[in-house]
Amino acid sequence: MEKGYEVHGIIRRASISNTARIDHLIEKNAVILHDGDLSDSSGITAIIRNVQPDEIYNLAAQSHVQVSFDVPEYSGDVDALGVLRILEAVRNVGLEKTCRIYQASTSELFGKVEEVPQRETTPFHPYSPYAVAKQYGFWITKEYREAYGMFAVNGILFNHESERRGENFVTRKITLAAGRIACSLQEKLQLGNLDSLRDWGYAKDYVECMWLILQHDTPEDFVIATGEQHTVRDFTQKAFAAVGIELRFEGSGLEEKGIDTKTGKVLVEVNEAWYRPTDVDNLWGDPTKARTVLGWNPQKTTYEELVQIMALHDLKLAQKEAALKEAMKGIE
Ligand code: F7E
Repeated sequence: MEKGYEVHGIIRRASISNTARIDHLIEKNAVILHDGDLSDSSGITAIIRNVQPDEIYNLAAQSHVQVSFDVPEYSGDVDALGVLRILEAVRNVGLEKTCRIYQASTSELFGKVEEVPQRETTPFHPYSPYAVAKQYGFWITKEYREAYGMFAVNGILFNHESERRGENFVTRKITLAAGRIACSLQEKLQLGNLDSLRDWGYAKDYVECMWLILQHDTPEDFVIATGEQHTVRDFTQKAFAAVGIELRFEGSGLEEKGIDTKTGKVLVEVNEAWYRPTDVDNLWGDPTKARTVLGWNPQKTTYEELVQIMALHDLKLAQKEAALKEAMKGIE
């Protein structure tokens, strides 16, 4: 929108509103929404025919890795065949020479990693139903580029976080809990694998890179990452520090605990329920190609700044919730 684009989006029907994260744009009529679903090719084709887009960013997916073990078929339908439906729709309406297509590929493709850090040439080893489906999405995008000469490209994005991140992804789960614990609205936070390593970047910076990939002279695939990795434990410690709580971790495995150094209270526990049947635990991206070819800055927002942005945002939310609770007490 900042670049002057007319932006259209596709929205799945739900019985209750699920637009909270874009309501400020809907109110300003800044985005035009169309009912549709990546499982429905006739609808996708009709939307693409009507809108006649110059660029398509396919960010739609069942994107939760753990959930994909519970809904593997649906994840495959949307995350794999959904990509094919878009590519076919673009061809069917005759836009294959003009419309550029960005496919949101993922670091989960590297999965049980075969090289550290991971770059464009690292072999894939997907390690969840989500990642296996995304592998199809990656290859079908490349295939349409090679078979039909379409400008169809993959951004292999490492984890991209922000204050709008869904609440069941680990970073947001941590920052929401840190804020609520600091405001005495919650006692504890339960997590899974604290040793898991991720290359976490700021979503806003990554969107800029997606755009650069589509403006490039030639259609090519790129890794988008910061080039730094940290554990879930480290993110937790930094997020709690940002809201004024110093944590010390003690014990190991399921017995590991995060303890408030001031009060001695246990604030973080490990729960087996958050472990995955197969977990990807060593993601670390090498953004050299995006930096040198596209001139993108992978460290525009640093890891430390990202944790601060998210933790302080969620502390404010918790403070509002606490104030409302206090005011309600007065009324009761
Ligand atoms: O997990 C560990 C968990 O769910 C990160 C998606 O956007 O990024 C995201 O996938 C790590 C994993 O993201 C909890 O086991 C520990 O090792 O935040 P996550 P993800 O699976 O990396 C990629 C790039 C995508 O493409 C995906 O669509 O954190 N972990 N304890 C936990 N994870 C969760 N969710 N909850 C926990 O309590």
